[in-house]
Amino acid sequence: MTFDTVIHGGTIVTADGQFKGDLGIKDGRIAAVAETLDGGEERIDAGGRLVMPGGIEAHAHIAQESSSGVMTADDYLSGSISAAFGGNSSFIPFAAQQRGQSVDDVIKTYDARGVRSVIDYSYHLIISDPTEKVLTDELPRAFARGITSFKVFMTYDLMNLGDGGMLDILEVARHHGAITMVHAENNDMVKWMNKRLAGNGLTAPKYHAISRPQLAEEEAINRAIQLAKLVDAPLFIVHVSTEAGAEIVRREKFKGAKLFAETCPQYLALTRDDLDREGMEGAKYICSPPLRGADTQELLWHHIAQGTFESVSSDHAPYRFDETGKFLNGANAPYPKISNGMPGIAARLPYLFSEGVVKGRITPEQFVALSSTNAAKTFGCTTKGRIAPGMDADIAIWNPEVTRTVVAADQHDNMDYTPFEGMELTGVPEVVMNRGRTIVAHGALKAEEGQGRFFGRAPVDLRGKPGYQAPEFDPAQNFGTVLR
Ligand code: DUC
Ligand code: ZN
Ligand code: ZN
Repeated sequence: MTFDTVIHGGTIVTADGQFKGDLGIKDGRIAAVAETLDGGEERIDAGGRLVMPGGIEAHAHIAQESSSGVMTADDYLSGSISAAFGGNSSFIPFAAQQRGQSVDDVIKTYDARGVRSVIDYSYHLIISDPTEKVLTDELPRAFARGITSFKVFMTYDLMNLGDGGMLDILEVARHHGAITMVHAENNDMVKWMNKRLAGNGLTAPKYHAISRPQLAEEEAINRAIQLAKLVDAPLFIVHVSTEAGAEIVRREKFKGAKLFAETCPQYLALTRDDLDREGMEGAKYICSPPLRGADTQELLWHHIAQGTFESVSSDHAPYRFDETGKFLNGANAPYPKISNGMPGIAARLPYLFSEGVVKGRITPEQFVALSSTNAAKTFGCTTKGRIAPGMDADIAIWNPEVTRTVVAADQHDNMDYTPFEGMELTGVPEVVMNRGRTIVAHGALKAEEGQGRFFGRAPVDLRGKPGYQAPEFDPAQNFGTVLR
C-alpha cells in the first residue's frame, strides 16, 4: 500500500493502551497501523513522541452572542487556530438560539460563521425558546442533519426553561436519539444571593463567587438528573465545578442513569481567590459556575481519575479585558454586568497533560479518553477520536518532555489575556493534523482559512447503558398503564 504520510517511530497512545509503531495515512484517513511501515510521500519522525488522536474540544463558545448580546472575541478562524495550537483537530462549539429565533435560522447563521474554520467542526445547539414548533419540527430536522446535541439552562432568566420545559425537551431528545446538555445552577438561589449582595453594596468581581453558591450547583445537578431519569433520557452535565456535584454524577451513573459529565481546567487550576485580584483584575476570572476553593481542586482530580467525567473541556468563552468584552457595561461594572466567561481552548490539553499525565494523576490512555475518544463516543463523532484504520487522520504528536511557560501570545486567539498566564506546563503538541493535513507544526500555522469541514454526528449510542425506569412508567408497577 502507498501512503501520503507515514508517522514513524513514535509511541501510539489510544484510550485502551500504547505501543511503539507506525501510522500510515492515505486520502485523509488512517490507512494502516503497524510495527513498521515503509514508504509515504512524507515521513514524519515521531521518535520520543506520543502519537495520539487529535483533541476534540466539546465545549467552546465561538462567534456566539451571549443571551445579553455580547459577541465572543473569537470567530471560527481565530478560535479554530487557537484550538489547533492547543492540540485539537476538531471542535463542537455552540450554535445559540435567541428567543423568538427559529432553529433553522440558528443553523443558517452558524453555517455562515463556521466556514472560516481551519479544523473540522460541528455544533451543539443552545435552546432558549422551546416552542411547540421547535420541539416537534425544527429540532428533529436539526437532529436529522447530524446536530444531535443541544444545551439548555436552569439559570439566567432569559434562558431558564423551568422543570416542565426541561421534561418536554428531554423527552424529544430521547425520542430522536439526541443528548441534552445542561447548565445546572439553581436560578432562584443565584438571584436571591445577587439581591442580598447588591443590597449590601457588594458588587466587586470577587462577589461573583459568593453569588453562585456551591449548593446552587449541587441542587440543580441533582434535579436535572432526576428529571432526565423520569423520562430515561441521556443527559450531559457541563462544567461541573463542585465536589458535591461530581459526587451526585458518580452515584447516579452507578444507579443506571444515562449520564455523562465534564469538568474544565479552570476549576482545577484556579480558585475563587483569583476573583479577588487587585482592582478589576478579578473580572478576568468571572465565569459560571464560578471558581471554587483550593480544596475542590484535588477532589475534582480524583473524580477525573476515577471516571466520573467523560471529558475535560475548556468552556472557552472569550471576552477581552476591555470595553468590547468584559467591560461592555462600563469599566467599573458590578459583577452581574461583567461578561461571563474566560478563554482556554489552547491551554486545555497542555494543562491536562502537564498536571494530569506528567504529575501522575492520570495515565496517557486516560488523557486520550478525556481529550478526544470519550467526546467522540458521547457526541456521535463516528470518524473521529480513535487511532484505527478507516478513521479520519486527526492526529496530535506530542513531545512529552518540553516545558513552556503559558503566555497570552502563544494562545493564538483573539484575546488580550489568558487566565493561565505564567503556568509552567510540560508537554507540547508539536504537530497537529486534521484529516491528514498538517495544520500546526513546531509552533507554526500550516492551515488555510476554511479548510475545516462541518461534520454531522450520529444519534446517541446508548449501548451498554440499560438505563433507569421510573416505576410510574413501568406497566408492571403502574396498573398496566402504557403512557404515550
Ligand atoms: N455557561 C457556559 O457554559 N459558558 C459561559 C457562561 C455560561 O453560563
Ligand atoms: Zn454554561
Ligand atoms: Zn460554556
